[in-house]
Amino acid sequence: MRKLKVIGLLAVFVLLLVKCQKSAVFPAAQYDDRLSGGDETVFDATSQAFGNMFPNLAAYDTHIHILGDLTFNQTFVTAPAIIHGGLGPIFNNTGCINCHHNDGIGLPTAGDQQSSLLMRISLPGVDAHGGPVAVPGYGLQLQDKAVYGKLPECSVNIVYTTQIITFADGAQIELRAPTYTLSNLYTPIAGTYLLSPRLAPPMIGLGLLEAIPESEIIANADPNDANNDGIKGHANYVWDAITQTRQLGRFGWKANTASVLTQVATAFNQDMGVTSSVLPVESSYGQSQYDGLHDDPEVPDSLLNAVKFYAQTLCVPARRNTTDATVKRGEALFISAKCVNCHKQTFTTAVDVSRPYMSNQVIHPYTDMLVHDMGPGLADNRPDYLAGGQEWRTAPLWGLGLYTTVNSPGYFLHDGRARTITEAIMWHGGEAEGSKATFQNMNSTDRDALLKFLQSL
Ligand code: HEC
Ligand code: HEC
Ligand SMILES: [Ca+2]
Ligand SMILES: [Ca+2]
Ligand SMILES: [Ca+2]
Repeated sequence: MRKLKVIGLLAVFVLLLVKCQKSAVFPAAQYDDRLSGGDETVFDATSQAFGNMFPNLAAYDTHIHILGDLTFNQTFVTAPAIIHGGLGPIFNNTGCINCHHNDGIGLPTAGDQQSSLLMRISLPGVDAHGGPVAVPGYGLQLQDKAVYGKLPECSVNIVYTTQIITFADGAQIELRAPTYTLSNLYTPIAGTYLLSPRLAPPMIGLGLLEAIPESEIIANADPNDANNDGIKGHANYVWDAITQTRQLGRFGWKANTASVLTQVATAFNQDMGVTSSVLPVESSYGQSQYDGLHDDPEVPDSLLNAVKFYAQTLCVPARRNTTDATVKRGEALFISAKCVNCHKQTFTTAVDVSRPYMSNQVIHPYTDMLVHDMGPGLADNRPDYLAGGQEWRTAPLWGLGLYTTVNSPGYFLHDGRARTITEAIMWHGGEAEGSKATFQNMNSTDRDALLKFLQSL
């Protein structure tokens, strides 16, 4: 009898232990909202905050990440070269890091060595795959630099016009709007062409965004505004040149690229003039700049894949000051102003047994990965697959508070026109008109609280 009692007690004890352990594994109540990138979050608020690798990589993966990092930081040179050759003949910049400065946002200048703004170009209409129509002699991107002896396609000129915006409480700020003109065209362009300026975005958390299940992204789409909140996000579906299939677009300012691999190979090919096994044709093929060297692929698969892996495994910096009362109030305002209807706080990445570091992570990217009509103020009027001329992908806001630390001064929006977060918000229009108006009508205490929350991301 006594023995049975002891066994019974023991059983209760074991059960309790199991229960305690379970709740320790799933600590819902103690959930740490600083962990923007789930387990792949780093506590680093310095200027190097965007350059950290996932903390949970295996030793071998660490090695690949570092190889990718070295290549990302490399200045490529004209062919023939033993290593890091193949630059050009036409290009936008000489290395990934020269646009993605410090793995952060780029510099919206034109023509100089630090310039991280590039121009997409196309003719009106759609091509066989529903994408933009290439311009004869120019393709789909303008390369404004060239190797010695070759002509750049053109020069890009940026002029800003300014306007003053007044808040309901009388405070004023200046907004600047860019206009772009082309000069020094190496050959005339027949007819009307469409331009889309694109600034180099930060590199953090891209592997996690790639790992969000497509179904979770689609679940937030509301193209006919069935829930009547004035917001009609929809997915962009794009032709993927590598897999030769139509896929959900995730990357680029219009969600115009399906995967990190395609984005990286396209960057080598278009931004730097470096061919790879997956995109082996020079951007200048068929143009007078073409070098005809037949040395493709110029970057070996080992380096292409290492750079892809590097881009997938840069982790996200942790939030700061999350328990601060003003930050908490700012978060409530972010929700009541409906910012959160597009800038979705939370996703869970797909289960992936082969890549545990990417698997089943609760992340807080503050994007729905959908494209939205942002009004005429931000429009490029150049459709990109299903993303219309006024539509842009909701920019992820994780890391936002560190933009100016990682890249001083730091810029915002697809073309870098905004110099502060306040300016970025005041450019919101279209589906975000209501949110913008709410912000504009807030008193300065509320605006500051909202900004303090955004600075904590
Ligand atoms: C001339 C400047 C420039 C260079 C050089 C450049 N990039 Fe980019 N990068 C951009 C721009 C601009 C975008 C946004 C493109 C768009 O919206 O379609 C971008 C986007 C990306 C993205 C997607 C990010 C996102 O959030 O959607 C990745 C990944 C990327 N680049 C990797 C690279 C790699 C790797 C290299 C070097 C092989 C490189 N880039 C070289 C300007 C550049
Ligand atoms: C209808 C969807 C939508 C709503 C609502 C919305 N945004 Fe955005 N947000 C976007 C899109 C799309 C972009 C990118 C626009 C661009 O680059 O031209 C963006 C960009 C931003 C940026 C710049 C990020 C960067 O990396 O440059 C900030 C900051 C921002 N939003 C904050 C807010 C705040 C704060 C609110 C609420 C007051 C809000 N947004 C409401 C869709 C939305
Ligand atoms: Ca080349
Ligand atoms: Ca071109
Ligand atoms: Ca809606």
